[in-house]
Amino acid sequence: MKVAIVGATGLVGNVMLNVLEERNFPVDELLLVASERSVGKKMDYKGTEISVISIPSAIEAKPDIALFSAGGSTSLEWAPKFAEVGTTVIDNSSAWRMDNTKKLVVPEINANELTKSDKIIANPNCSTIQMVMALAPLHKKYKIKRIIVSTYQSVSGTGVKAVEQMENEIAGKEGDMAYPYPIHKNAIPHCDVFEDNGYTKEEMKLVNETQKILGDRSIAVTATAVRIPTAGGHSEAINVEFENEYDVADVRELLNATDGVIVQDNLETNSYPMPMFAHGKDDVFVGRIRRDGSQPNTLNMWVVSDNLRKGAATNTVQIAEYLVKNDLV
Ligand code: A2P
Ligand code: 11C
Repeated sequence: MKVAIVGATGLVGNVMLNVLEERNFPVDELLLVASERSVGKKMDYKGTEISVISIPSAIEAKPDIALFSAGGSTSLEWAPKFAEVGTTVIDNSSAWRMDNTKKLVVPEINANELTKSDKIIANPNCSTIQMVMALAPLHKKYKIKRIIVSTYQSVSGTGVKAVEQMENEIAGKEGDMAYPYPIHKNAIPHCDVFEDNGYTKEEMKLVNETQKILGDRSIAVTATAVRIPTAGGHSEAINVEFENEYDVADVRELLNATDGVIVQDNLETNSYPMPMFAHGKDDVFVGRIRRDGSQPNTLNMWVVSDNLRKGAATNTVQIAEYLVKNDLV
């Protein structure tokens, strides 16, 4: 496969490079693509130096697959141009996710929707991916009625500038601000921009993307997304109400049997998911699984995953793996 990473110099792009290498994705030629200011910069893949090229040069090379993580406006402008030359684009931005003509895919859940004619495929938002990974097997069995989710999101979700802001604040140094307030020793209830309805875009992604991936617009979702001073790994407190009665032991079994999900839930040994354990891993960790006694058929749980891995790069590469394996590219 001729593979391009568009946004290779960014936080997610870098992880994509590592994930392709770790998973031994069948790469015959790798094109590393970024903005004009990075053209010529050298990056390493499997011990070989590769020079960063521009988007127009990458299109000329007609890659089979392009993994995009260069922001929404870059995707909107350039993904269709790659598609025109026959490239299948897997896009990690929010640009195409809610477009009715595009699939929004978490491979463990709905990769079977993909066909050869899908030339632009959307990768969901990180906080959505980890939530639906934990909820999909439960929805299948008990049917979800309503989800209340509160997120505790790491600064790496915002990008390099936010990571630097936190590092500067910890070191007591002045620097550019990615957030309107200090993040060190703080919690900011503001991820992405505010919409007219009083929710942030990040909160609405949790609503709309969840319904689309689970293929059920009747699921009610309400979200509060909060930025906290962790470096990598998003956490979520999820309260889920089912249509049907459930059994806690069965929930654990279902989650234990789900590929990509690890139950980490032993109160005697203080075992529960935390970003410091999930960081650098590809799985979604679920713990604190317990009945919500305040109303029927309702469950609480705590879900943590590395937002740059399963939340972004790993999920994107897994979509590419599915396409290759099923001869869809
Ligand atoms: P560059 O490093 O040249 O700016 P992050 O989300 O971590 O900030 O990374 C964004 C990624 O998207 C970087 O690789 C960045 O390249 C790339 N990028 C941003 N804007 C463009 C653009 N207009 N064309 C191509 N790549 C872009
Ligand atoms: C965050 N979820 O942590 C965001 C990052 O829609 O792809 C990814 C934004 C997106 O702020």
